[in-house]
Amino acid sequence: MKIYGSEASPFVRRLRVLFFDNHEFIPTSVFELEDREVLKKKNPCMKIPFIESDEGVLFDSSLIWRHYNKKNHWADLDLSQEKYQQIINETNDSGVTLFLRKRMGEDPEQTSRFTMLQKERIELCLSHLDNNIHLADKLWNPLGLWLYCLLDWFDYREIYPFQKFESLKKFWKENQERAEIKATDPRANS
Ligand SMILES: N[C@@H](CCC(=O)N[C@@H](CS)C(=O)NCC(=O)O)C(=O)O
Repeated sequence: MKIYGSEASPFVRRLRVLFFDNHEFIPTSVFELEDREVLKKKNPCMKIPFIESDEGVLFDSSLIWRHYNKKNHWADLDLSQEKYQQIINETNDSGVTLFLRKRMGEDPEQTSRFTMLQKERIELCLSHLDNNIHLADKLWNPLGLWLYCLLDWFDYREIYPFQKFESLKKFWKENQERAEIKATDPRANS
């Protein structure tokens, strides 16, 4: 399996850890013109990550997880676990929106109404994730892993100070020494 994406992307990191021993990593940036041509040809959503295997191209980290979950007969998520996963995804999406706008020079002071709405969502979602940390503690794939990639990216890119949530901070610190996590740390290659 080939995984296309950047070292820094939290969504890409999910898959690089999930398929740690079982993929070829193809560095692909959404900011580089040449890479965008590859994206255009292979993934109409024009986002990273996407994977390529003998089944063709598949995109969206959670869709990819669901496909392999079914295929490999991993355990299904119950509703509270699915909700937790979705809240991680929503938080990550708002974080990416903030990051892209900042990187593209839009709303550099981060004071626009749109930015405030993203921050409001992030704060509420982080609070929910913090209050329900037992779900991520009990199930690394995909909940703990999804959460770790989110928190570590928030820290790395200084997106949002999640460290004020004690359970999230503890979870983040406790999982830093995992071999796959250390091997995919974006700070190591930046
Ligand atoms: N739902 C997607 C989100 C992927 C995503 O937002 N990736 C970002 C990079 S971290 C991206 O490609 N952004 C480019 C854009 O929004 O144009 C997933 O889970 O894979």
